[in-house]
Amino acid sequence: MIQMKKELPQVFDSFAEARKNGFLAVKKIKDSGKGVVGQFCTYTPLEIFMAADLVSVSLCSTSDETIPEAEKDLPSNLCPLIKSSYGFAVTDKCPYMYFADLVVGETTCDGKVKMYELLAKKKNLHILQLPRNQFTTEAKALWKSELIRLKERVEKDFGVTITDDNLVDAIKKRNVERRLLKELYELSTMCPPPITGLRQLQILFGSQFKFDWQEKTDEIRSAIKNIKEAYEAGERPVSEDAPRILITGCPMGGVTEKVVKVIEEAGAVVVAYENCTGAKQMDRQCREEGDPLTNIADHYLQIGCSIMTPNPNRFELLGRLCEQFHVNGVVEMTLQACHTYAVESYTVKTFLKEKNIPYLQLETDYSTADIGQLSTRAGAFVEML
Ligand code: BJ8
Repeated sequence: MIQMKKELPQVFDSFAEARKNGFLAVKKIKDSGKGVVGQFCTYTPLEIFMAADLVSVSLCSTSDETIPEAEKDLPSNLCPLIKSSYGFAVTDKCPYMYFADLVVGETTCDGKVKMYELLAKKKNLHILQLPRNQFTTEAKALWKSELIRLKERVEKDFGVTITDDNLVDAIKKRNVERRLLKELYELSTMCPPPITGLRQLQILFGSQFKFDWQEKTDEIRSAIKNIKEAYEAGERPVSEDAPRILITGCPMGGVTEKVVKVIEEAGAVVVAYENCTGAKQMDRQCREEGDPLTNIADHYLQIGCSIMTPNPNRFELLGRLCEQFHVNGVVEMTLQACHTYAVESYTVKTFLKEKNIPYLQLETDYSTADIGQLSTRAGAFVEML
């Protein structure tokens, strides 16, 4: 069991608080007359919305609250992230979806693509045609043209003009955000890490629900400072001999924090997240010199998601993080019915076997019914490290 010697300063809110505060913040933004764009995926180029002075918010839902409602329209054996997101949209229970003037989807996995067709009947929707290859000239040209199409849609829907200067400014701001969050999670390269994996996840997830760039970056800076000061003052929330775990796979947050909890309750510590809640988003910087839309297109297309084929960038990042964070084991969390991550788990397992890094795949959904089973499997894995 990880020893929590003293509670670290609460710089970021818990999941529930983050969402509640986010709701109040979005309402305030709407009342001030500003436009809101909702999106589902790390491939969505947020710089375009930022350049138009719009607020963007992640619509990926993380609880099972609305799944029964979603299953009236969608098959039950579909990824819980898709069902939950759709359920919140049709029940009007997600304030972000409710307030979004424009919702941007993307052609990543089949389930999301077909869900968007249903969502389009209820929301003002724009779909980005994402290629499934990152390296051919044709794929790059298609993606760049899709970003131009998105920019034009935003200009039309919100009656704004997005200039190159606006885009360069947004790239610089997003780079600052990425650099700071990376600096924060890289604190866990230390042994022992200065924060638990649960705390790291809460900070990374919570940062998505801060809408004012200045406030958000100030809070991340202050979190880094507080964590460093506590560590220098001798705070050790994690014991030195806790096995160090990297989590890969589907995005996390909300109810799936159960996976982190069972790992840490078994005596290990999660030091890194190679997923869309963590390093996949923050690891690289976007080029600042040259044509901004080309830079944004190149930047996002290189994300190593399992919907890409082939997908070498995921393995480059995974291998690098395992070394950098001195990882003793990797846990992959796959959501039920997520075929791309489930199939790619074989390649992940083989890749890690060659590096002699133990690997465990945990499949789960948004219920809490499997906590006992997850706990047994995580416990057995940690014990053998
Ligand atoms: S870049 S990980 S956010 S697609 S919805 S693929 S879990 S079956 S979320 Fe994702 Fe973008 Fe990739 Fe990241 Fe599987 Fe579910 Fe599909 Fe999912």
